[in-house]
Amino acid sequence: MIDTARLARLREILEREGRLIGLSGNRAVVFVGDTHGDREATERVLGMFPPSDHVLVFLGDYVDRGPDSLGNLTLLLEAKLAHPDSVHLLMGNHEAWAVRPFSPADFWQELSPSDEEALGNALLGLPFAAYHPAGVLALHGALPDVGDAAEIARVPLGSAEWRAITWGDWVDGPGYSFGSGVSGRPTFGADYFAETASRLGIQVLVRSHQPAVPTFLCDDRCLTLFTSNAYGDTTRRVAVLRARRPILSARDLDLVEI
Ligand SMILES: [Mn+2]
Repeated sequence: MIDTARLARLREILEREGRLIGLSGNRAVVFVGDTHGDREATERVLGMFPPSDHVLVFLGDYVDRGPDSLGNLTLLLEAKLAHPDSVHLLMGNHEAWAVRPFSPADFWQELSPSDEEALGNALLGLPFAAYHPAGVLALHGALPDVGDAAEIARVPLGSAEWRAITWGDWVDGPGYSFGSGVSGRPTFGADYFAETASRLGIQVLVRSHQPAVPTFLCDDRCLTLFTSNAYGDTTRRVAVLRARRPILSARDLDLVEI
């Protein structure tokens, strides 16, 4: 298990940086989709894009599904502790077990009660989103219905806006909101995207969470990444946003197989 001193240090760092990470426009940024217990995927990303030279934004869902959740999470937390300004670990729904449990959750359900509590509470400090001045927002699921981008920093855990961020799905087509259905995943269409992105002042959303959805949605302004072999048949990809490149569409980011 990850020791308490490391978790305490993590919480200090996360408290300082807040829920909304401001990325610099002067460095290339690498966005990484769900790794879901695929430690090898994270190793490859860190090897191909060392945090000493790159800014890395992981989009959440580090545990469950794959073969080595604890190994993957440990590797990610060590990278964060070693490079706090270059490695950003956003919250996915699988990191929010302590607020909203779900099933199946093989990693969480196998922890001892004390480990579950310590790790569950520490991960509740993870940021919700990262904003890049080229007009790119990164988060796990869907855009929250808030007044402007800065408001994301104040979204309460467990709220409807938080559920959109960590659990939200997109459909491939027009429409506004499709409710949450039996899955509990709030679902949105391209009309909601256009209106909300305009209000938040963003051109492109980079997210993960839905392994089977088309890579480009919402007039090529919504990019979905998956970076894990946990489901067996997906291509592990990251997206690179080059410094000072104008971003008009999600296709202006470079997709790289790892
Ligand atoms: Mn997810």
